[in-house]
Amino acid sequence: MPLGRRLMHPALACEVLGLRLWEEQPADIVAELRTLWSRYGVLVFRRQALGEAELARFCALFGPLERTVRTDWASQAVPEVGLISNLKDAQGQSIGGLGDGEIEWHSDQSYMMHPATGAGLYALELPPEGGTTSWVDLRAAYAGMPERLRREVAKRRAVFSYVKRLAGYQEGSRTISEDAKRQTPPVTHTLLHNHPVTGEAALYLDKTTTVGVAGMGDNAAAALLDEIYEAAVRPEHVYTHHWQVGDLLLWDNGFTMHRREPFDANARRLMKRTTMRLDPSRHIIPEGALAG
Ligand SMILES: O=C(O)CCC(=O)C(=O)O
Repeated sequence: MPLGRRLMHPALACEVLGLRLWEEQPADIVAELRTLWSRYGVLVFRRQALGEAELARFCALFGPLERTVRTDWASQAVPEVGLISNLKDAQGQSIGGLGDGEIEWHSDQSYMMHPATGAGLYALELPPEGGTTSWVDLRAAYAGMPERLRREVAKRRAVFSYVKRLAGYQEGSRTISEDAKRQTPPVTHTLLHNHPVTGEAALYLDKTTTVGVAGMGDNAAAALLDEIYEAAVRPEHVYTHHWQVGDLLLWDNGFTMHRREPFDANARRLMKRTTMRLDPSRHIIPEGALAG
């Protein structure tokens, strides 16, 4: 019997019903989930009760888990799981990353030469208001752009820099290790990719890391990127998730960007995060080059 599902957004987000993710999933369910995730940018699973090892085991069904450059946000028990939280430990140190502020439209790991594009976020504690997360569908964004802009995008590579991402973070999430710096020189990626399953064209963008366009002067590049972002982020291409405790969301950074609303600094928010290397036969995987 096919998996129960409910569309949360016509093309971008789909809730999968009736699964108990703490249990081992049979091969036919795993195959169906993999197929579903290659079509929807965001999969939603509600009412889950997952320990870190169970979360990691489920996410690893979609590709090897990646330990990200933010080793300072990693869980001590399962280092492939990161903590996204505004909470502090007994010494007043943040237990994870990203605090309580707004997070601008971004695609995780766009600053890497070979980005791991699968992501999972699992909600354990939530503020009474704010802290919603939104995703934009960059296939629909491309399809809706004027022809002139589509032609322009097709021949360009943008420059993505982690230094810009860090500058936008709240105090406390800005410092990275020397090792992380070495792993994140500026890179270029093509602005356009084709989905290996559906053939759809999709933009690849990240407002928090794009600093230029290869072969263009600074002013012309900034003007082009502004125009692309303005055309891409339209309400009809966006799904906003109002979190409930026990929600696990998976998303594909190959053709989406996401952003977060801020929330009250005195409220508690605790999320657990995974990163996966998705299968290139089912997902867009951007191939980078060192920025010259
Ligand atoms: O906290 C959130 O809702 C989103 C966090 C985020 O942007 C990320 O983990 O990449």
